[in-house]
Amino acid sequence: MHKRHLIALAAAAVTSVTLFGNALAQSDTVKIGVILPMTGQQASTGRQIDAAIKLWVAQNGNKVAGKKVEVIVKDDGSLPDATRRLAQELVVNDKVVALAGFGITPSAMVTAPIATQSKTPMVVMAAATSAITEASPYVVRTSFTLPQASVALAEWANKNNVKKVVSLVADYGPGYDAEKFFTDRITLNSGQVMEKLRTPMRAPDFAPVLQKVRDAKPDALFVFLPSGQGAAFMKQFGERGLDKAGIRLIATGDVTDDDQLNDMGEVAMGVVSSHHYSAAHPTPANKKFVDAFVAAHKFRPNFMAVGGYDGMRVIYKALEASKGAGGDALLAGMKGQIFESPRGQVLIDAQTRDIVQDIYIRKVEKKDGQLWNIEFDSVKAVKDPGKLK
Ligand code: VNL
Repeated sequence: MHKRHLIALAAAAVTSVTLFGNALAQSDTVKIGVILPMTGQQASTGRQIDAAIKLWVAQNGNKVAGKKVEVIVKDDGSLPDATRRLAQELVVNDKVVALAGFGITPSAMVTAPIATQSKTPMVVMAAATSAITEASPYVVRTSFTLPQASVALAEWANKNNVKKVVSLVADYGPGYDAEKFFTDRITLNSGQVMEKLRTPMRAPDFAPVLQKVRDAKPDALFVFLPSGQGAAFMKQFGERGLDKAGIRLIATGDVTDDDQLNDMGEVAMGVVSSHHYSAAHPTPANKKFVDAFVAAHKFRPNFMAVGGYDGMRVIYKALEASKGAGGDALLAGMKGQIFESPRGQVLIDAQTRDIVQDIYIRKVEKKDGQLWNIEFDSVKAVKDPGKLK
């Protein structure tokens, strides 16, 4: 054979190998598009979930169903317009099989129509307004709902002689859910909500509302504020002497947030809260999770981190079931998953696509020089009461 001919043949072989290789690489990668607030007011939520996703991948590898998993994290600064643009780009340009993250309710709500149109499963790891799962049949939630936490706390208040309450919530979706479901339940059982106060979601000033609480002299103040605001609120509650005035503070666990709890000081001691996750949850599975998380990231995981970690679990297992396919096959693999989360046993309800989980009643206590939410009671397998309207 001529030498020139041989070279041409070899070149053709290289080209076809390269083309074949590229095609393989394409179909052998599945992308997950994660949108989180990595900057701005909700940055702690982004930091927690991002850290949890990294831990999941470090522990479980980046291969599922024979395909390479690529996680793309985008920062929306918790601005819904940015969330919408990023979700569109991830679906159209990156061709992600799943969208995930969503630090706040408005970010989840603007993405829901994109999930529906593109048939892309959308895993809500943080946002907690009940109605989010009804905004698209492609939404699956691994966080919690405010009605889950608020009803359980109202029942605890009823049983513990807390009669007159003032409620204070952030002035948007999850706050309205907390206010409504807490109020409805406590009044059903002869409690009374004297006043319903709201603070802006962004840059709230707690001074005027705390003055109103002081004047109303309730047995207790019920509070929901989004993750990240708890420490500032707690400080002002103490500075204005509400604890000394005998007004008991009860809250959803978003306020006694593990992300900030250790810096809250004496004023947080004894505060009773209700939530689906405490870093102090006493099971081997949780201890393993917390130890690995702290070793990798040098801070304590909070409920947002668990929503992110479990969200990755739901996506990985669904990818195994769909053999790496997206769309309806992937969604089907998410529905009905039952597993042991660091928070306890959970179920992704196949009908509602929302999470069913235990809600714990906890009290802030000091252990080994650190503050923790210590669980002392629980309500088992709570379905979102918001769906039972
Ligand atoms: C939401 C709910 C956000 C609970 C939170 O923290 C939270 C939400 C950022 O649905 O917007 O703790």
